[in-house]
Amino acid sequence: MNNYSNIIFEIRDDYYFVKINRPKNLNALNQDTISELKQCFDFIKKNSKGFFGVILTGEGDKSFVAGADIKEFTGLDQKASIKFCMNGHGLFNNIETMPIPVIALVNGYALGGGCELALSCHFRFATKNAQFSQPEINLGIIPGYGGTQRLTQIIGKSKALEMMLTAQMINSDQAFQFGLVNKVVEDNKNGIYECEELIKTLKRKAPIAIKNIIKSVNNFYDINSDGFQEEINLFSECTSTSDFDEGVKAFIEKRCPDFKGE
Ligand code: DAK
Repeated sequence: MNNYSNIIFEIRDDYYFVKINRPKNLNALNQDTISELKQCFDFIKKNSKGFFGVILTGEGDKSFVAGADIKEFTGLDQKASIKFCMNGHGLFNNIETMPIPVIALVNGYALGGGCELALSCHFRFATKNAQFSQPEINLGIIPGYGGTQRLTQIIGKSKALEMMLTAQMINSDQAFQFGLVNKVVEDNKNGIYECEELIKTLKRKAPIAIKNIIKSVNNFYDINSDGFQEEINLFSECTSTSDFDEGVKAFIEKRCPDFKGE
């Protein structure tokens, strides 16, 4: 499980920590890194009980992920690019549908595939020096890891088009104004602190309700799903949990609930 060469994976007390570890290449996403992230998030998905979040960040203080690894693009043809796309989409969809929240701690450049990776997470915290861009147009391509869809969902069509068509770089304050990031933090250290504070908050909530909120919100963007009907199903599923009984009981007894995720 810990046989990774491009990422660092740590199981901490009550959360998972994942760091992309290619600082010499500004943590650019090559295919090996994508495979390792896939393996790691598959493990997290299967072993989420008792864990309350995932922090995903990049090694160093210069870059979260400076995009897909451009050195792998040489000679890429149409057939191979579909395989590339599917690989990335598989990982990013898996992150988006995790049963526990994934927090991207964007500590520097989040460019192209790096911005798309952050977009697939449930929260984005950005250090003051973070920079976001979808510069694919400068390489004669379009975002290929879900960026045209997720960026539009998150910041709206107008700003998303502006970012993708101009390849402009935006800083963390602008990203916050656009609604692209949830919080701006001072630096890596403060970022980890803030992520851990968020995880502490999440730890006090009902795990099955967290999982079902993520599912239900994702349904909004799934054209094959009837989001309202699915919400009814997921709501009723929650009412059959002992956590629901505990939540109601705790309210009546004027105390904090002790959720068990059951
Ligand atoms: N790929 C590979 N290496 C990269 C890289 C990248 N994206 N970004 C940086 N590096 C490497 C540099 O080559 C350099 O390596 P050495 O020359 O030292 O060996 C090292 O990291 C340090 O970079 P710099 O020397 O350039 O550092 P600076 O501070 O001067 O500049 C920078 C930082 C981030 C402004 C600059 O490195 C830069 O512009 N990097 C490229 C940013 C970029 O355009 N990223 C790609 C975005 S497009 C697809 C799906 C998805 C995608 C594509 C296809 N398919 C399904 C087919 C996604 C595309 C993208 O992500």
